[in-house]
Amino acid sequence: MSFKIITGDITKCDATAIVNAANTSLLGGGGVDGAIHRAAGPELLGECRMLHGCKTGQAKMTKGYNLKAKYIIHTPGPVWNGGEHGEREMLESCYKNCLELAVKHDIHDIAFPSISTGIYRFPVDEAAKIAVRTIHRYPKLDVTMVCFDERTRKAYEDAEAAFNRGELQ
Ligand code: AR6
Repeated sequence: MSFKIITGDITKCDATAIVNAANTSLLGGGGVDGAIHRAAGPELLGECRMLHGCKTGQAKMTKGYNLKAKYIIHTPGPVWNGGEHGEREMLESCYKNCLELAVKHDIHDIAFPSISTGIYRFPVDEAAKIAVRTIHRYPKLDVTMVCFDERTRKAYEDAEAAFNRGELQ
């Protein structure tokens, strides 16, 4: 396994599959979702329409169209609403279901954005711990966290350091 944390734009990433922090309609939006739809091109929306949405915490896959990535795994993260509404469990479920889809389709390398920590306001330090802990349960996969800014990257690097100290199991 390799686990990398980088700063960058996930639409430029050459992993076999990239993850989209979508909404339950799967019909596009702002943030990373908007960027992925713009970069992949209009055919992506056509395929997404046929999926009839996706529940929070679940994941569905499409082709990557004009992206370098062959596949896009779409997962609607939870909206942060104070933390007492199952937000942590749903975020863990997003990472788990994306990773399971990769395994099922024999995909060995996958890149994630920081799901739910933008428009959906999930606190990034807590989200990073959940992501890192879940990703380490899939030791055969090569996983890259593509962070859009330094603050986000620091959160994931701190979570990775905590995991390596044995604090996140
Ligand atoms: N590459 C990597 N990360 C990015 C990129 C990019 N090109 N663009 C933004 N980010 P968000 P959410 C970061 O808001 O919180 C959409 O409208 C961003 O800085 O994209 O899960 C959907 O349709 C942040 O760190 O996703 C939903 O309605 C992270 O990606 C809603 O937003 C996630 O921010 C989902 O909200």
